[in-house]
Amino acid sequence: MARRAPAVDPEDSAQDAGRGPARSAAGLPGVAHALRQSWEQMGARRGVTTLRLLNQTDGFDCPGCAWPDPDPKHRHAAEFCENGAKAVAEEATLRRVTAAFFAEHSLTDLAGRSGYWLGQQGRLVEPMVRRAGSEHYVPVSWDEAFEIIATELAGLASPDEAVFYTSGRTSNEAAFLYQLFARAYGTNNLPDCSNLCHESSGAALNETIGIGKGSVTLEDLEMADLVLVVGQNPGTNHPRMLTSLEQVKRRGGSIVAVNPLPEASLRRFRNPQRPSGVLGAGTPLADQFLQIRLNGDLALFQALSRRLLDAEAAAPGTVLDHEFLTGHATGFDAFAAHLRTLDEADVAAATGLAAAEIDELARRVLAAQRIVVCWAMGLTQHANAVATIREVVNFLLLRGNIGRPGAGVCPVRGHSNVQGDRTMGIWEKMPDAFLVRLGAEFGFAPPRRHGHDVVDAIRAMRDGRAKVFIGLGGNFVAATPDTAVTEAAVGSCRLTVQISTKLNRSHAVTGQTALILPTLGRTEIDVQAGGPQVVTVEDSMSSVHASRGALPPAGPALRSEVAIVAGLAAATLARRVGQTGGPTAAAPASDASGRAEAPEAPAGVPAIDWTALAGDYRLIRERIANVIPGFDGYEEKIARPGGFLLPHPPRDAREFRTPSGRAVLTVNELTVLRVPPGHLLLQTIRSHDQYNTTIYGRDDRYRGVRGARRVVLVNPDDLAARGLADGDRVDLVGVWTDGVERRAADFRVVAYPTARECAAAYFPETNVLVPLDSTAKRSNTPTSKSLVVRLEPRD
Ligand SMILES: Nc1nc2c(c(=O)[nH]1)N[C@H]1C(S)=C(S)[C@@H](COP(=O)(O)OP(=O)(O)OC[C@H]3O[C@@H](n4cnc5c(=O)[nH]c(N)nc54)[C@H](O)[C@@H]3O)O[C@H]1N2
Ligand SMILES: Nc1nc2c(c(=O)[nH]1)N[C@H]1C(S)=C(S)[C@@H](COP(=O)(O)OP(=O)(O)OC[C@H]3O[C@@H](n4cnc5c(=O)[nH]c(N)nc54)[C@H](O)[C@@H]3O)O[C@H]1N2
Ligand code: SF4
Ligand SMILES: [Mo]
Repeated sequence: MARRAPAVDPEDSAQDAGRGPARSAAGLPGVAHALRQSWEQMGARRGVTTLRLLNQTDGFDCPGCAWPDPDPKHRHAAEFCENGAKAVAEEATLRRVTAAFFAEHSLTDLAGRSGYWLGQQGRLVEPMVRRAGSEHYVPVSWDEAFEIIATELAGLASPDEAVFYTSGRTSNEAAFLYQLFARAYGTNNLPDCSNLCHESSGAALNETIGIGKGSVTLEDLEMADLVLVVGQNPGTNHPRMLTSLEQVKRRGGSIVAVNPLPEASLRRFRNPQRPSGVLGAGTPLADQFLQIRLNGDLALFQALSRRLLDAEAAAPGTVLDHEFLTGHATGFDAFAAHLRTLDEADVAAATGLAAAEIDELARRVLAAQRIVVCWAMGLTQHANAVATIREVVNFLLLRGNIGRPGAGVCPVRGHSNVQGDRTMGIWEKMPDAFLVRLGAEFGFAPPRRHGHDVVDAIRAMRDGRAKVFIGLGGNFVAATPDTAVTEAAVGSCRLTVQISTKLNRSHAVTGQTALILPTLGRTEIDVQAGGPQVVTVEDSMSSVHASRGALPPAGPALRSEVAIVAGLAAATLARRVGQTGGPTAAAPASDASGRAEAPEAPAGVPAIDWTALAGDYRLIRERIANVIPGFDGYEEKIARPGGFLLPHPPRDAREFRTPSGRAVLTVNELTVLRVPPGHLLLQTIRSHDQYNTTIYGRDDRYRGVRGARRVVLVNPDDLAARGLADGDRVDLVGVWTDGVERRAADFRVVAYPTARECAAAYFPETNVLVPLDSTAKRSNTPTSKSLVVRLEPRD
């Protein structure tokens, strides 16, 4: 059904927008800001208790980003950052969204509210249903909710008409059960937020080094001679990474930032964990800042590698790591031949950099024995993202900068357990080896057809090929591209289900029947039949550890994600697909191992005692250890403070599990993204006061933007060329090959020192501009960092 678009937020006045980038990040203002927000939402005493346990070995894992914790011996009493505190406060808030709230607010009302307003209403505490045709959610029992879902799933013509989405906060245990459920039901339709995020990194790394994960530990990063921070804004999105970068400086290493925006955090960092950091001027971080054009990175890395080849030619045997290239790698000759044709004019056009700047960087590279390249969304969300990351790998392989201390690839992951969820099997195209082991462990034949990723899932819903959507966390309609198309696609479903902690737009834009299943968050105590439970998570550097909630649940009706998934699975799998109203499960007879089986599972459906698994998560971990390499001794290993490191063959032994058994140098075409006259490239980014679609506030402190989100940052010369000035109001109008006009209305222009022709604005407001079909080659990730737009003045 058609719904009102969220109003252009009336509170978003933009009065004070645009003071320019700050000179440093963190320090006292950061900490004070964090605590003020926590106090308001949590109450002071609760705030202290909660934050004391954040990222401690006996506490809970930060629900913010996936940055790793230091080794337990080196943890501070306050091992968190401002944005970690905000993420905790958002979850630990004392505000509640009750049945009375839904009686008062119709769906149309909710659909007209901003994401900020929805999030501010507090925690979801009761299961709710919106029945077909109704304007309101009403309370529903858990059993009835599971029955509604089971009935819809059983009524589908094929299991592939259901979509099981996951956002990256889900624990390993819940993720493992969820993918098991989807596959036991009969589909690999397991899209996740990773499809929108680091999919390009996974694709490039799997192909070139044989594993889709970063190869460095915190220690490696801190002992590097040179760290390149490319397409990443750590001061906002991975704040404690700055502590490691500061270490790099203290040990005499250097840091180079490559970014169209002069992000404050990379200039100077005031470490809030040291008195001098809180009070002083801070540590200058970046030794060199390359203000690159959007999407110029492939060209930059080719130009760098070309300089290395030239230096080697000038002084043979001194630059390249021949031993590594001949002993561990393949593809060098074709790669080198290709780079000999590199045209410096193309490099200049693509990067907007002077040759001298690249020369300077090349000198730093030649002086460095150990190099780490870190990156995030600035590399992954472009049409040629996979090729760009392959080019990063080429660059590192030339000097053997992988699989030795202080060197390697460091894709910095977003959501706190997004990497773990993949390890657990949340992927629409898990390799056959995994499916075989899963099938053997649980006695069934998992489907082999690849499932839908996020973009394909939207297409399937749009075209009537998918009819049921279940979201384990996240905010699907707001986080995904082409908002109008996606909202209509989701709206055409028979049933949408959101397993959530907080209210968001995906609860307002729903299928005919909609369910909200409220769940416990990371901060909360999780007690099941077998007693208090811990869950486990994996950080960006493949370290797995336990997380134990500390606060009483936000309400008595809440269930853990594990319990919800188990409830869903038990109700659904008791029926045969295609047989509405099939047999319901008899009460399962379980033994202590959780292996005892529900007696009458329909043919082809594995007999799994979901209730027993949900009663004691150790039983789930046992099954994980049987299926996934690296988890043997899981229970003992997570009992150790700090947890354990998963195997990573290139990191551990310079072993590359590619078809050739070697690391692969690749050949990538350089295409220069040219902007049509009068247009700009637009990137869609995060402000300092948001967590993806969760909006904490309207400030973007380090960029000097206050009280406004509908702003577009544009280089002053580009403004002048268009006869525009700081403060003008414009519509952002997207142009793409499909000829459809996509418009984000009423933005305020902020004159900002971004690279020429490269503008920036915040998502999710700008997701209306991202065409569904504009995706990265091979990873299918939306190109949300390079959209061609024009600014249309409003009167
Ligand atoms: N507080 C907070 N923390 C978060 C999140 C959050 O929303 N809030 N989100 C989490 C998630 S899921 C993720 S994935 C990460 C995201 O972490 P980031 O990737 O740091 O997030 P973005 O805001 O998308 O910033 C992209 C950065 O890349 C730069 N960039 C854009 N395009 C290009 C390019 O073509 N080349 C280069 N060299 N640079 C470019 C931008 O200017 C910007 O600095 O953060 C995680 N942590
Ligand atoms: N234009 C544009 N679009 C983007 C991006 C971009 O840079 N530009 N970035 C993309 C990226 S990198 C990502 S990762 C995606 C993020 O996409 P999602 O992961 O789908 O979105 P989030 O905003 O992180 O989801 C927030 C919601 O998750 C729920 N939640 C929070 N904690 C929990 C929990 O512990 N359990 C459960 N079950 N639910 C919980 C809450 O209800 C909250 O409202 O967005 C993508 N979209
Ligand atoms: S850096 Fe990330 S994981 Fe660490 S405290 Fe901050 S938000 Fe949490
Ligand atoms: Mo992400």
